[in-house]
Amino acid sequence: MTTLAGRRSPFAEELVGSAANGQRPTAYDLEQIRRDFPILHRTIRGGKKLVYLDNAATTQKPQVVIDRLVRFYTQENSNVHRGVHYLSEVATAAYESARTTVKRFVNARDEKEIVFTRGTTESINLVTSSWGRRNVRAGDEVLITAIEHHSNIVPWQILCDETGATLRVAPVNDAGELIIEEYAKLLTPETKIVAFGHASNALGTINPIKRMISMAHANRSIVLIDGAQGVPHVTIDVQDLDCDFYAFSGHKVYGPTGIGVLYGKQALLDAMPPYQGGGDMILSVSFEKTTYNALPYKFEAGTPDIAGVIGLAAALDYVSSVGLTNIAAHEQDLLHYATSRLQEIKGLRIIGTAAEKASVISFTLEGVHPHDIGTILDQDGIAIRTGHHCAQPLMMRFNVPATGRASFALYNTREEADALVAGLHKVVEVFRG
Ligand code: 7TS
Repeated sequence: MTTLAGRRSPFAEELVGSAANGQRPTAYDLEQIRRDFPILHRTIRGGKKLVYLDNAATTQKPQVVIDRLVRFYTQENSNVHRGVHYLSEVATAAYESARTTVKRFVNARDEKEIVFTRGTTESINLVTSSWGRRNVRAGDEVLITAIEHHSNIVPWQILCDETGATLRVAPVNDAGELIIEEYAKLLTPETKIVAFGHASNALGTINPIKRMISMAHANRSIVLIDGAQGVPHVTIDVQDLDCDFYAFSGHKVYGPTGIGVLYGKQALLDAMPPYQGGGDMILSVSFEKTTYNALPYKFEAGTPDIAGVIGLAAALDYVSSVGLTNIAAHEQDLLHYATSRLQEIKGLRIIGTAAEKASVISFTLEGVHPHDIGTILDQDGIAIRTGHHCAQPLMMRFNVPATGRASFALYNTREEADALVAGLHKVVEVFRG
């Protein structure tokens, strides 16, 4: 496989060649992919080329997703599941067909297992509110890990506060990898549910989730995966993983903001009380008694983000057309290339050096506050994120107040990694003279 500027990546070759998930090996046409994303061609800050390396926060959208949203609003806009009129039927068909696309993308058994939410955050809150309140009691334990995003910490804290359960945290080593022996020890008869990220947004660590799931199941614990940083980079097969819940956001996988997914095993979702009450989630309502709709509608109260759902399906189709195996190979090439080039910079420390990483590089620069790094890079059109990345406990674990974070997506190039390195050399000059 050829990556940027005709360089051949042996690592990429290996991954693409193996076609591990059955995807057809294809050439990775980076130039064409970049043409698919109109925003990548704009200039910012007085004519500077945009170098967008903040993909873990949100990804850019390909033209096919933008076009799909425009088509919906210009040709199909109507509410779903309500009318017998033409447009309502068209909108409903597109909305439900998008559910099938998501089902196939994560290899769920049935469309009933796919609930549309506002994003990972809402998906996790749905589980803590609905499954959690029904199943967690005083004395029970909820197990998470030390590198979770706040979205996979705070909802569990709220649940524990309300129920008298205890939150336990599995530690990580200095590379940012879960210490599996400690995780094993924390799985106790009290552990009702285990919730952890597929990949860390702040470090990039990819957790050994299949192993973690089977260990939790051997302990009779339910498992939720925060897949916000998994879905854009790794092929997901929820049946093979055997996770009970898998949450992700559309906007991190080239889809619109404000739309997300909760996958849940049907038996679990069936047994859960509704999350919100309102239209669409009922079969019948009287003042004496209300009966709830079947799955997945029981969890989709009110008018959903119809355009968002349809746009998400267009994004997943786009990702499938490029092939996640190919995307992963390209991103791994960028990760290794950028990691080795960043070592050139004196005083730069990479936080998060796990053997298995998504294309995320967090770093500190001796004597320079991360916000200053971000501001100076921005002057050259380079977008990275700086701060605690909504993972304050993780920052404490690594004894840093904040980091700079460059995160790469399917359209990034080695030249952009070079631009980052050149920008950081500039930062060093400004601060160290
Ligand atoms: N979990 C992880 C691992 C995340 O990275 C994020 C968002 C969320 C949950 C929440 O997703 P949301 O779509 O519901 O907001 N992470 C980031 C980030 O790293 N920078 O901005 C948002």
